[in-house]
Amino acid sequence: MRLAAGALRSFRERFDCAGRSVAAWFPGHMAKGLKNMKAKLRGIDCLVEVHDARLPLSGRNPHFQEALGIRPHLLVLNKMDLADLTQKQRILERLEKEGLRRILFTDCLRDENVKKVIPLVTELICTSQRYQRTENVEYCVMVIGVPNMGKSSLINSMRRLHLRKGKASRVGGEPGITRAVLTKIQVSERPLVFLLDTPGVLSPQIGSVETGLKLALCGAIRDHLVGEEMIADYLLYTLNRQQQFSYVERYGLPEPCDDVESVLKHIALQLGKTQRIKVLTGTGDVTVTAPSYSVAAYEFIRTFRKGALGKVMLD
Ligand SMILES: Nc1nc2c(ncn2[C@@H]2O[C@H](COP(=O)(O)OP(=O)(O)OP(=O)(O)O)[C@@H](O)[C@H]2O)c(=O)[nH]1
Ligand SMILES: [Mg+2]
Repeated sequence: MRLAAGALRSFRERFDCAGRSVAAWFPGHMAKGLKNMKAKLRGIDCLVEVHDARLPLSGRNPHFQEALGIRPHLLVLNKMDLADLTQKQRILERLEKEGLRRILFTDCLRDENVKKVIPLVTELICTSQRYQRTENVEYCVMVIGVPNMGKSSLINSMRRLHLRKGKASRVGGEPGITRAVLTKIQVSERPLVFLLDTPGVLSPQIGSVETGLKLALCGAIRDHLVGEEMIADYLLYTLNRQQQFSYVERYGLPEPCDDVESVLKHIALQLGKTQRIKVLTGTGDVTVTAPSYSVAAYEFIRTFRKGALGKVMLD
């Protein structure tokens, strides 16, 4: 659904973060995760950092570079099936300016492009200064990234492709599925490659509240920490700015709308998610039917995460 140019003027041009601070969104235990990863670095030949392809230019943990940056590095932009990659060249140029030259877009659910990981990693290791082994024994690769980007899915996909073996690492739709730095998991026979799965690590140094909201939208931060309704509002703001109006028909709205309360009301009514609440009036209590905004917000966010609201880029 597309709108006439004039109608677009009514949408917000900036998102009001309402004085929110990101500090409370980042669990303290994540610093420990990074420390554990650093301790394992000695036996690691290469790092594969997995990030969401919808968020190619922001939200990566700056501490990875500081703590682990001494190893060769491949950036895997996963969930490419959910991203709009028409601007891929611009993205690659921007990343190259930041010094990132090894980049691969993947879809770990459909094993797309995952076959390219081992040749790239092998090349990176063999051309790195540290690599002096005359005999090629085995390669050990640590998979890092913020939560819920698909690190464990990448490992499982590689095992499927190269070893025809089942899942070795638990996967889930919520952040924080992988809890500890795991033991080495074999993903290939020739060359012999082991991957080390790690828990997602976030940092309050991600920058702005808006970056935090983008990460939340991609499922990297637990919804309740940020607030479902705020994430839903940021989603609505993003969809409108990118003229992705499939939500209008899906939820039975008369037209695109920039007011999250109205949208959530429609969603709640459509789902039949209403609650009876008592309201005090001057003449006594009355019971009214009110939409469940939080259930509606959850539904809106979940639908987006499945890719059912169109391909969106958050940058
Ligand atoms: N659409 C899509 N979903 C994916 C892809 N890769 C992973 N997922 C989904 O993303 C969610 C997170 O995947 P995980 O592999 O558990 O992510 P993780 O980075 O290991 O997460 P933590 O262990 O919590 O840090 C799961 O619901 C996966 O099914 C992909 O390429 N495309
Ligand atoms: Mg995991």
